[in-house]
Formats: sequence, C-alpha cells, structure tokens
Amino acid sequence: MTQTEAASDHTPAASQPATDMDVIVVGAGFAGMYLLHRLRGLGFRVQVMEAGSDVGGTWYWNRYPGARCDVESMQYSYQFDDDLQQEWEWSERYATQPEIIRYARHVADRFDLRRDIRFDCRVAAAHLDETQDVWRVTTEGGDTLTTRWFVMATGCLSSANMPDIPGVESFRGAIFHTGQWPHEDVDFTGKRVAVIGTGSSAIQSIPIIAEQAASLTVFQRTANYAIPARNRPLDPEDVARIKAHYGEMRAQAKKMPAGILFQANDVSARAVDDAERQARFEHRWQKGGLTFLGAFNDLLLDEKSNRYAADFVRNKIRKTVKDPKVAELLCPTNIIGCKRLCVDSGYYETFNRQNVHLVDISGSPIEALTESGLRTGGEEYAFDCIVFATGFDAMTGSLLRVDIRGSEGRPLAEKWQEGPKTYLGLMTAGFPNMFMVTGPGSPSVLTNMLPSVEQHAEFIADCIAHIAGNGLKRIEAEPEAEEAWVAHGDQVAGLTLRSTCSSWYVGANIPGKPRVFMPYIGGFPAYLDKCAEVVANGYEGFRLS
Ligand code: N01
Repeated sequence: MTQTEAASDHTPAASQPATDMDVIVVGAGFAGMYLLHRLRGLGFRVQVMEAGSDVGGTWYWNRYPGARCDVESMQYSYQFDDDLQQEWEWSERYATQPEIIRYARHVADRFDLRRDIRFDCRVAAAHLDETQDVWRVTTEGGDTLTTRWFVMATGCLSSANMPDIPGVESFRGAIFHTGQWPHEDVDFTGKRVAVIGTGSSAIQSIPIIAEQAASLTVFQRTANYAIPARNRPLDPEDVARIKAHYGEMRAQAKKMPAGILFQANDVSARAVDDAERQARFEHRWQKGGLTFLGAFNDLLLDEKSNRYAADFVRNKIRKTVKDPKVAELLCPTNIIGCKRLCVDSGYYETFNRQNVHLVDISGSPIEALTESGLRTGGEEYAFDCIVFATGFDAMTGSLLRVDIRGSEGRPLAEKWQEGPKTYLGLMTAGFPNMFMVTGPGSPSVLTNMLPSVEQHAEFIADCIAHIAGNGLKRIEAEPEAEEAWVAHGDQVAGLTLRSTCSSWYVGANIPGKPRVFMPYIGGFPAYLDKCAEVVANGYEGFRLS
C-alpha cells in the first residue's frame, strides 16, 4: 500500500469514538522516531512521549566515558531514506555516543519530528478501555490521553539495574550508573574511583576512567571476553564504495543471521588443523570486533569448537596483562559468546597501569556501601566515586515499569510473571492494539538494532494502516499463535550454547526474574521470512476484528 492510499483510507469508522490521538508511541529512540515519521506519512495523528529531554533513546542515557557502538557505523544507521544515508558522514569505523546523538538529532530535524514528541514526559500507565477499544495513557505528570493504538518503543536495554546493596544512601561520594550518566561533564581527575561490573559498558569506560583517575579499582564478579575494536577513522574511498552500492549492501546484510554484513566462514572449528584454526582466529582478532565469532560456523553450537575460541582469547589476555595473577583473574572460564561478547579499546592493557587494581568478588559479593566507600570480603575500600556498570533489566524491564493493563484489566506484569510471551516480539495476547518494538521474542539484541527496529516500525505502521484502511477496529495476537512462537523460540534457543549460561539474555542478572531466553535466536532472515508470510496470509496468527 502506498502512503497516499493509506492516508486517505485510515479514517476511523463513524461508530468509533474520537480519541486524542490515533497512535501514542512511547520512546523517541531510533524506533520511536522512525515510527513517528512513517505513521505520520500514512496520515495518522501520532504523539511520541519521551522521558528524556531529547531524542536518541539508549544513546541519550548511555553517555558514559568511552560509550561507542560496537556495530560498524556504516551499518548501524537508518536505511529507509537513501538521501539520508548518502548524505550523512560517519567519521569512524565505530561511532562514538556523541556522534550517534548528533545523527539522531539530525534525523529529528530533517524529518521535523520534534513537533510531535513530548520530552521530559515519562509514561506511568496505559490501560485498555475495552468497551471502546481505546487505550488511556497516563504520564507521571498526571495527564491522560486516549489513543486507538499504543506502541511501546522503549528499547531492550533502557531500564538500569541498580543492585540492591545496603548502605547506598550512606556513601558520601558520588554515585553513577553507566546507563543513567549525567548530562554534565564528569571529571575523575585526582579521584579514587570504583567501577562495579565488567560487561560492555565497564569494558568501554574503564580505559578512559583509568587515564583520568588518581586510582581505579575494578570489582569483577565474572570475567568477560573482549575482542579489540581496531577502531579507526573511516577511509573516504571505502565510504564511497559502500555508498555507491548501499542498497545492495543493506540487502546482503539482511541475509545474515545478525543482520550485519561480514565474511562468515562456513567451516567447523573442528574440521581444520590447529595451525589453520589459530591462523583464522588470529585473522579475526586482527580485524577486530564482534565478527570474531564468525571465524567458524559452530562456535556457538559446539562446546569443543567454542573452547578453541575461548582458549585463543585467554592466551591473548595472558600475553597482554603483565601480572600473571591479574591475567588469570581476567581470563573468563565460561563459554565465549554466551554472555554478549564485548568489544574493547585497550581494556586488558589498562590493568598494566600502576593506578588500576582488580578485585575479584566472585566469591564474596559487595556487602555494603559505607560512608567512605564499600565493603567486600570483610575489607573496606575508600573511594570518591563509585560507578555502577551493572547493566539493565533487559528486554522486559522497560515494558513492565509502565503499568500496562489489557483485556479485563489484566496487568502485563501478571501475564508475564512466569516469563514474557509474545507473538513475534510484536504483540502479546490479551493486549489488543498494543505493539512492542523489539519485544521479547524478537531477534532484537541478537541483531543489528537499526535494521531490526526499522523492520518492526514498518510492520507496525503497515499493520495499523491495514486495519484502519479496512474499517476494522482491533488486532490482537491469537493465544495459539503466541504459544507456538514461544515454543519455537525455546526450541531454537535450546540448539545453541547461548542459552546455557547466566546472562541477561535469560534474565539471570535480575534477582527473581524468571529464567527464559528472551530474544529470538532463529536469525534475522528466518524472522523476516516469518513476518512476510504472516502478512501475506492476512496477518496470520493475529485476530482482526
Ligand atoms: O551490562 P552487563 P552492560 N555486584 O549486564 C556486573 C549493550 N551494550 O551495561 O556477569 C557485582 O553486560 C555483572 O556481573 P555478572 C550490550 O548488549 C552495548 O555492560 O552478572 N557485579 C556484569 O559484569 C551489553 O551486553 C554497547 O556476574 C554486578 C556487569 O555488572 C548490554 O548493553 C555498550 C552486580 C553488567 O554487565 C549490557 O551491557 C554497552 C552486583 N550486584 C552496552 N550486578 C556497545 O554497543 C551486576 N554486576 C558497545
């Protein structure tokens, strides 16, 4: 359907009550911005509500030192508008957070999005009024707006996880969370700094904080694997080459399991001799980045193959870190890639600095924050600043923090108390006319998020236009289709090593969270095919009425 056809078609049927808005979208990150643009183009009245003061979503909040995307900038960008992708100039292989925010602002200005975004507006509740098929959306400020369609575009990693450690209020120094970094400059010069956590955010920020701080102490519960980024300025010739064939490249990328174009090696790590295996790992290590796991086709499927890759990285850590005891502590023992792989710039080298110390807390959790620092293993440590790089209540956190109630007033939190269930990660049965972008059950965090959110935004916008254009009022996931999708998701998750460890993918980082492998791991192409089939079969698995 063209945009013009839909715009003229979607006018609500006369029997439908007037609502303040046709669509309310929560979140002005890359998903919310594109949804606004697309839905507006289809002729809908759209209101985006955004808790932050500007666009950018996850990149608005995660502005800690060293924050940078670890998907290459030429791929981590919108593709819906060719002029946009031709004109925008990325400066480095991996874009910094400030550059990504500049890009988000540029998109907001270019498509005149701000006039339909309410900033500093956190949504507290969304309740379905089933008598009228209307959602009532209430903000923390107490305003209520009605809407026919309600879309949560709140991101997968946007609900910061602040561990429940006693004494937080007694600490006299400054506390930071990487996912809620202040917008003012933070200067660690001359300060004694603690970083708690060794995930992607910590691994990016630790080398930068170490350069500033008088001393930096890293509290590590689980060692993590990091592959060098090998970041560099982009070569104008490479950029020109990509831009000359951007469409082709994007199409090729969509055929890759993670939606990221790279040279995958379709050979088992077991099928080659040791010399060749080492050479292939070394080649990937020198290239840098997440595609290290593409060195062989079974690194996430076969434990022995995985061990070859893990041993390779452990040996690199031992060669890099001079103090053998520290090196050993930094060597992860779990499956590589089971927790999300990290990409670093000088992380392991940082532990060779005189002012950097590593404290292993795997056997003795942080007992308390004190007035002057923290206590663990019976020892007191004094700090001026404590940085929590402790991650997020991933995938479900930002959805469940809003009081969402669907049919018969049933809270989403109640429906998902045993774990999230969705159809395609887009809708959940019992919550008609409510969509999620990259919800649990979508490939989302296992893919390049930009093409993933674009695909979702297009699916949702086209679906709304289809319903409205056909004089219908309501769409809802069928419980049977949802169960089948959840079962399929569980089945494919069970085939990989990724589901075997205590990661945020399974909710293991949040006490009490049900253990469910949340993202869909069947690959981006399989997911795209499924969505296309669903649409071709008249929104199969959804109940339209
Ligand atoms: O969070 P994490 P993150 N006491 O959950 C530790 C994306 N991302 O913000 O492993 C002590 O990975 C926890 O320990 P453990 C990316 O998808 C992307 O770093 O649970 N420690 C772990 O070490 C990434 O995966 C980019 O034992 C505690 C750390 O804190 C995701 O965001 C950059 C603790 C949390 O690691 C999340 O990354 C940044 C406690 N009570 C993030 N609680 C790029 O694109 C938790 N920990 C580059």
